[in-house]
Amino acid sequence: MNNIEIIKGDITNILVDAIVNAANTSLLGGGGVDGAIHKAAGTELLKECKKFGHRNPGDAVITLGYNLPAKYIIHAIGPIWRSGNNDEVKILRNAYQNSLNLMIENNLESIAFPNISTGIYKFPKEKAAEIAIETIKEFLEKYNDKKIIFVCFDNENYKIYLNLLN
Ligand code: AR6
Repeated sequence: MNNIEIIKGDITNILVDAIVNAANTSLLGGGGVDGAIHKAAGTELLKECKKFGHRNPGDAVITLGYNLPAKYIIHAIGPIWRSGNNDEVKILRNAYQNSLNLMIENNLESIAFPNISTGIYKFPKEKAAEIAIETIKEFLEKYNDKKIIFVCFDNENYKIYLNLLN
């Protein structure tokens, strides 16, 4: 599908309508891609995030992009991988789906996703990629004019995405 693209790199550099952040339930920043996004966007982002309060795993909220090339940031909360028996698959799917819902509600044309939950939250990478790709493909069946970019930071995820999508 030519409306799906895979890029290896840092999501804070991507020029799209919205980049997605792999956030936590506090929405107040953290390590990994969340830390990189807050650092690149600047301190105004934290001020806007504070207004949301605590959110649940699977939720997504939208803020401005501030100093980023992207206009908006969608903060999606993935699951922490424990054993796989705690609704991790469903929650990861919800994180992607709720991000896509915000894309539609805000009339956005392009969105870039990191590999949510596959870093600090330890979700198995291959399984996470399958869920992400399946959710995006279902979405594109209905919204076939939208552009989706998967931004892989680590080599392992990049190879997995290339394999699954080619
Ligand atoms: N651009 C794109 N992807 C990145 C970047 C970047 N600059 N940096 C890391 N990644 P993680 P999680 C990739 O740990 O597992 C935070 O503390 C990374 O290689 O950022 O969802 C939050 O506040 C991995 O593939 O997020 C939460 O507490 C992917 O991003 C918690 O970590 C996700 O790794 C969320 O954990």
